[in-house]
Amino acid sequence: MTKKQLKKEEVLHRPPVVVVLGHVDHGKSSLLEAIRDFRITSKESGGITQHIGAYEVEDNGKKITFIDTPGHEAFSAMRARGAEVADIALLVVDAAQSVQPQTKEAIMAIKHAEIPMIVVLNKIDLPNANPKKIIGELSKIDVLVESFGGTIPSVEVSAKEKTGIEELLEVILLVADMQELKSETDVPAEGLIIESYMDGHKGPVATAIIQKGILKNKDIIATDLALAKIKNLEDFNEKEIIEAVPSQPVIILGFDKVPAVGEKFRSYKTVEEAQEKIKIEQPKRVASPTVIDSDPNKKVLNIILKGDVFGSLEAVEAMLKNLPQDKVSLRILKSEVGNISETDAKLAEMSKAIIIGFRVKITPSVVQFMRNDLDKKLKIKTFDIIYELIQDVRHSLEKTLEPEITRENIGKLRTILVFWGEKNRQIVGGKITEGEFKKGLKLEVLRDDPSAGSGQVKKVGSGRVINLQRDKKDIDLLRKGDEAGILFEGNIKIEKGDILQAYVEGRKKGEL
Ligand SMILES: Nc1nc2c(ncn2[C@@H]2O[C@H](COP(=O)(O)OP(=O)(O)OP(=O)(O)O)[C@@H](O)[C@H]2O)c(=O)[nH]1
Ligand SMILES: [Mg+2]
Repeated sequence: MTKKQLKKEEVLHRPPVVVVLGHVDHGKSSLLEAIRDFRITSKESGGITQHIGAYEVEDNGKKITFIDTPGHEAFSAMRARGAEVADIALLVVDAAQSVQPQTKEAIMAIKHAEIPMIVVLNKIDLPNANPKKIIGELSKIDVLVESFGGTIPSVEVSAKEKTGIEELLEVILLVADMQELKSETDVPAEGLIIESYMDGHKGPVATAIIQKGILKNKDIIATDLALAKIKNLEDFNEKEIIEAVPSQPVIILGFDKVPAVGEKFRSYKTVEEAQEKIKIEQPKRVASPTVIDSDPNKKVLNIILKGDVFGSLEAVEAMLKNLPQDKVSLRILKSEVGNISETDAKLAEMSKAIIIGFRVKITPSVVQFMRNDLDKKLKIKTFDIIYELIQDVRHSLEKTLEPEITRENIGKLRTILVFWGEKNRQIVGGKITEGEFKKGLKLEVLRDDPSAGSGQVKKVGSGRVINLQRDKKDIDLLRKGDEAGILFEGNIKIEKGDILQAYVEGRKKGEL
């Protein structure tokens, strides 16, 4: 079938796009691995999915596009986007565990996207797996599977032992058939960017799902931000292809900038036409520093964020926004995809910002810059695990806080006699009425304040205990009831009857 034979509104059967959602570690990536026998998990830092991945499989000649999503709580935007672009959602639940927060969040995303779901009860190989229990839990949050009298299909699988996979694929294709998924092909190509990053050699790389039309190599496409005269089209296996059809995941090379995840693109006849569109759209998208909190009296920690893909930056930002900021504000001066560059280093220097990198490298010129930076003014930290990044920023925020001064009262002395004074020193005789006295303690001088009522005292000065004496001998410690002389140094002339309140001050690390 050539393009000419298709009428404008003509439709084509297209494969289902299936998003895999669920709580962290419930086995989403393992399930996809079992389905396609890809070593997806082995490529990930600590086995945690921190990006979205798209894969295509073929079952009995029928294609299915799968989108893997991370289960970590930080990636809610990715899950929501995954659900938006998909036709069907797999809700993966660990049958040996229970319904978890991100299971619930995934259900919300699926309901919001108004797509059918299939419940996948994974890890049934485990001796403590209890799919019935999970089904019961799901029913309490309005997810009624068929075996519970509802309409939602459920399948028991073990990603580890690769059981139940065939049945799952059958159910997916059945649900897809009922949807009668069609798409126009004789229209400009359209799609959604689901992942994007900057590659040192290839330049901006974007993974997209084609939604309409046929995308061809050398086509001109544009999102709101970026334009591409496609240099190279690859399938999800990074194999070169000449065209991509609706529902197909595709890797696009040739963008002038890294397009943002979640952006739509469409194809244009000419570069001029595409540029025109970008010109109109761009002013709406001027990036401004994210000032999470802008109280002028608060201390501020400036940070520059660099990440491997837009989705992870978005997740990092979302988590940073959740850090307590009652005492210190966090200001993200710049949040960008790409390695840590000299421009970032200069901005950090100027604005006294910390550079935080997530799964990115430090460019060699910056490494050199750091070697020459003998005072270690430039702070750059890179991470592979989002949780560690967040913990580190939390510590940096804590360090930015002024330590809290704590005060502990140690003892009180009522002065009975005042001996001699010399400049700011005096010998004072008195009795310890509370606690104890030691050399070096700080003192507050309290005096009767008749204007405030009888028995009321007010602070009239302050000083320090220089020495303690009893029976003309130096002594280290006085206790309640002791009578002694102390050598006082301070900013006031002590009078008989004054109370000397001794205390110590400490510094407590600030808490957010
Ligand atoms: N016993 C058993 N273990 C499984 C099964 N499926 C996954 N696992 C294990 O569960 C852990 C998490 O699996 P992943 O596939 O990485 O989980 P995920 O849902 O993709 O996790 P995130 O992407 O971080 O949300 C790994 O240690 C897997 O080996 C299964 O069917 N049986
Ligand atoms: Mg995963």
